[in-house]
Amino acid sequence: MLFSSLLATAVLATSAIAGPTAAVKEERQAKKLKWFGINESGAEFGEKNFTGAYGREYIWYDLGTIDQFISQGMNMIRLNFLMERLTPNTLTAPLDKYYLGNLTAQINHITSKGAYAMIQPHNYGRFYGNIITDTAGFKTWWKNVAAVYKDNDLVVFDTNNEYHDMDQKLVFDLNQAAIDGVREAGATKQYITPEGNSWSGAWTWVSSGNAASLVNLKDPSDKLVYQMHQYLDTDGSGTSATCVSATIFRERLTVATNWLKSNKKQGVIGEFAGGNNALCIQSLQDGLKYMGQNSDVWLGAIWWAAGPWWGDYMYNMEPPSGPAWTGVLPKIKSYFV
Ligand SMILES: *[C@@H]1O[C@H](CO)[C@@H](O)[C@H](O)[C@H]1NC(C)=O
Ligand SMILES: *[C@@H]1O[C@H](CO)[C@@H](O)[C@H](O)[C@H]1NC(C)=O
Ligand SMILES: CC(=O)N[C@H]1CO[C@H](CO)[C@@H](O)[C@@H]1O
Repeated sequence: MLFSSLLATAVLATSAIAGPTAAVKEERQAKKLKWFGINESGAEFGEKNFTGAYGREYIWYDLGTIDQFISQGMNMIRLNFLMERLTPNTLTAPLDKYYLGNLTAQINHITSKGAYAMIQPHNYGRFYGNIITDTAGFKTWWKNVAAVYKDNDLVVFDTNNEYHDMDQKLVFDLNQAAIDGVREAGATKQYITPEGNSWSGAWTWVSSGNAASLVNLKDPSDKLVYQMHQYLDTDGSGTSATCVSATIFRERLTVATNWLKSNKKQGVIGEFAGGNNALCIQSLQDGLKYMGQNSDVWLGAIWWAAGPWWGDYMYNMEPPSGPAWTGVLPKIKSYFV
């Protein structure tokens, strides 16, 4: 509590004329992060019904809400959707006109405002529930999708959400196939963000074997941003509103930060969240400050989550009444762009 009010004072003082205190100087030294974002979630809902109907099993995002995030300073929207709805039945099927139409309308809206739109198949390395082993088909999937967006430099390609319980070589091969497919489609200027096994956790990035394996990914455009996820509850799963400590975010990022630095790589926290309570907010502020101090390797962080159907979900940042919109966003937005 004390720490958080001190910080708030420091941030206020920075914009007032007050002489710089040590705390203010420290704030100034920490650079702002390039990306501040939100996960838009809903188009992947109804995961047990891969067809589903728009408005019944799943929902797209409210463009007015996206504008509100952008006016709060956000510049990265991570768009959740399901591969099965974009390419029904097979990886190499033609793209579904209507699902693609909605995805593209959202991407065009976001990028027309100058923000980045991250295309994120929320598939955990699976297709119809089965681990994807057809790397050639996966490459074709990405080549077909990236071809649609190859001229939009503000699109970011996320190879897949949270691979887990998979052979590490397969996770490497799928990421490499995605990179190759995107570049072969002629999308050569955009960022690609590979994810790792073990739910792409930052805190287990090295211990899980992701680091040793994925360091060898090759991108002819040299625009890879490694994506990791980090929650602050005991088991790091993002299922509790209770955070371990005021410094747990920073602590869970340290090993990955050192790995990024020693390998001259860049990273993004593609999902993070904590409950709307004093301890979690301290931890969020402390971790974001740490990321700012290491902005040579960390490009930004993307909150989990928003979307029209989250209701009173503990991490919901949907305006006007999501608990993270009212309680957390005002206390963390100063750490970004
Ligand atoms: C799947 O969604 C479609 C479209 O809304 C619906 O007609 C069908 O009953 C759903 N199937 C199941 C098993 O829920
Ligand atoms: C979005 O999806 C709905 C339902 O399939 C469809 O009616 C609508 O035309 C789609 N919108 C666009 C822009 O393609
Ligand atoms: C951590 C978290 O909130 N995960 C959620 C991700 O989204 C899926 C549905 O898309 C939920 O089932 C998870 O609980």
